[in-house]
Amino acid sequence: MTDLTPNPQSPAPAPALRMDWTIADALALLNRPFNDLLFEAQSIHRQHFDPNEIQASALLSIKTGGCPEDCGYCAQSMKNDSSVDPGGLIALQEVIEAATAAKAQGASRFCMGAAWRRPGNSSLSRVIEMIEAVRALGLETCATLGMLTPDQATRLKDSGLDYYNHNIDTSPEYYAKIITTRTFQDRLDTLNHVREAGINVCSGVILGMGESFEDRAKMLRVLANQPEHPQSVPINLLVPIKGTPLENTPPLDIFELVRVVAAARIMMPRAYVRLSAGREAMSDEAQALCFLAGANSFFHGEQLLTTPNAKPGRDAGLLKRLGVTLEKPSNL
Ligand code: SAM
Ligand code: DTB
Ligand code: SF4
Repeated sequence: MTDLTPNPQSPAPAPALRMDWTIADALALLNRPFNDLLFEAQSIHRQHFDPNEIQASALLSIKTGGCPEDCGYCAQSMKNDSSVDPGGLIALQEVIEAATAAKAQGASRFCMGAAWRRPGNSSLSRVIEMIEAVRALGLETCATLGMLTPDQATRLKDSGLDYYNHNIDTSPEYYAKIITTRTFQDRLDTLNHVREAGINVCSGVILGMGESFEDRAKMLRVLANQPEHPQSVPINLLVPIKGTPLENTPPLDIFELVRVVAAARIMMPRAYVRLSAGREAMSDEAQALCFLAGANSFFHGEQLLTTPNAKPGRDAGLLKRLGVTLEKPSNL
């Protein structure tokens, strides 16, 4: 357990961070009466964050499609029959242009995603040039490139990378139903290498892939019981992609997503909880409920990796109606 510094806005000292959550604890949170769950999540949120501020990250696919992994949700797997055209690693100049535009639109972090099982060392050198160029624009940097060795994590840290995204996606038990070309332990190994290299960990889940409440409790427990809580926890709602095994999965009851956001906030009080993929299919009201439940980060811009994100103007309009402002980059 780690002691928290008391927040100046709150007279009572904040409770210690817990890394000893049980499945029963997490399940009890998920099953609470909705109003009680949201009240506690919002109360905890206010001890650690400005409740009216949200962090915005922009996403760019720097290498699209042709991935050898068989993730059942993904448009970029070679094993799936989606309409994505595979491409090579894009040029540095394209990255600089996209990052410049993202900054002008208010993003504080720029996340570069590549459809790799793991990066080769020469490709990694090119990604490092991209990270350095994006940082030089005054943006925080994030990359998601697949599995890493400890040496590769150290190279990324030395380049100034702020965050590495590597999602656990689902529970250890449900994992093999979704992905067979790597194990849940492979995911945890990379997360350990990233943490040990001193890079902030961004790791989260996908909801709506047919998992049970218990699976959700298990995935939250894995995230919260790591040696340190991830600094960033993306909660993705499955974007059903034509040609993937999950294309016909029935849509999730959105209150179940809100419950997971609230439980993540309570279990990992200092993490940025990011409302990630799937926002396009959500109403403004559902998104506002997620913010009330403690989500304080989202993907900004019109495009995720291969799918659309928010229509132009929609996010700015929503934030204005809610009186929420965008956070500035913190570390530069
Ligand atoms: N190849 C790398 C990897 O898997 O770690 C990085 C890119 S991968 C596309 C990043 C994450 O995007 C996945 O782990 C998954 O959580 C999320 N994702 C991909 N396709 C998705 C979909 N259709 N719906 C929701 N989330 C998705
Ligand atoms: C994360 O958790 N979600 C983002 C980002 N990290 C890399 C990716 C979402 C991808 C959604 C489907 C697509 O656009 O292909
Ligand atoms: Fe490849 Fe990542 Fe898509 Fe899996 S999620 S198929 S590893 S790009």
